[in-house]
Amino acid sequence: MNKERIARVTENMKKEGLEQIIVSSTTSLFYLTGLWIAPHERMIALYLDADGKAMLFGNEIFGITEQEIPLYTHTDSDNPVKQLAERVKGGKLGIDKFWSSKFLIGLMELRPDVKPVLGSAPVDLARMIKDKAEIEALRKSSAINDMVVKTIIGELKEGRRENELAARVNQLYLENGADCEGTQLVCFGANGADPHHDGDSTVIKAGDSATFDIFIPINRYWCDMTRTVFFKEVSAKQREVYELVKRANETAEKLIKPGMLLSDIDKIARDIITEGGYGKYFTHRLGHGIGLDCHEPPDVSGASNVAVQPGMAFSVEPGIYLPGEFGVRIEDLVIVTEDGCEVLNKASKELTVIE
Ligand SMILES: [Mn+2]
Repeated sequence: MNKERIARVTENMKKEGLEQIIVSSTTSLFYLTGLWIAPHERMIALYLDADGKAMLFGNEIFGITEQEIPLYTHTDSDNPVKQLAERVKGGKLGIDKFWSSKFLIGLMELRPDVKPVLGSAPVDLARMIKDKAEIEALRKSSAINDMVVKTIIGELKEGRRENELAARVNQLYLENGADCEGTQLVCFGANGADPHHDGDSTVIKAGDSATFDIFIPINRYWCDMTRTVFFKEVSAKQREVYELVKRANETAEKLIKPGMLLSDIDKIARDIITEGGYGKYFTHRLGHGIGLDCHEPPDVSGASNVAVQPGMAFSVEPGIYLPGEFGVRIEDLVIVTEDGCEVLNKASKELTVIE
């Protein structure tokens, strides 16, 4: 149990008008209890009330040995929500956005007096502001990412395939302490015009853009960075698009400071790309929060009317995607400080043509 974090969550519950909540996501449970449980289809639920009272409900297969929180286990032959249903209070109950509907509906059938509402905000708001240990973990994993991106760009050679380099990125991650392998986005030429193109057997050819969007958790905390380079030659249009994306990325990073809105940061980058004539080809939000999950609050989009606060960690990743031609994205992670932001990624953003 992390008492300081639980206290922040119960404070947020009061602000949100929630007397009781259920936390079920693996990462939120880990954040609050230090237990890492991947339940798959089975049930796990941490119950919290606004006074800080906690109960843990889970399948006995998880082997939970936590001593501080009252634990109620069930087996595969039991109704998994029965014990929880016997112990929650009537009225409003905040439910984690990731809790499976099969458990929620089961609970509603047993307890028609309980009114479930979306209840992720108290934990999300706490997780949004990183503490010292989290900031250090994010710095470490991004430092490894800087090294990996430099190595992989150095290995871009004649005949190389997207999926081959994606596998190599995973190998480099594992050699440097990553928790697992992941899907790495390596996109050559026109494939780069799809922001989420998943590396296939495409071979690099002269004149291609090559986008590397690489991300993995290391000691539970994610890194996530994108660099785009050009192979053998770069056209005037590619150069123009690259410099525009770079300026959008660097200007946004330079102007981030507490007190402005997250939507203002999106607008700074978007206005630069729009004024450069490519606004309709920047098809996604500027960024996303990052921490124990690769994508988590806060959202850095035009709809995010939330004030920037010290301790927030998020990506700044403008892109321009020209269907049938090429794509450019440049992404760094930043952590908001008292008067600006710390850019975690140091890998070069200078326009690079691989010979
Ligand atoms: Mn990202």
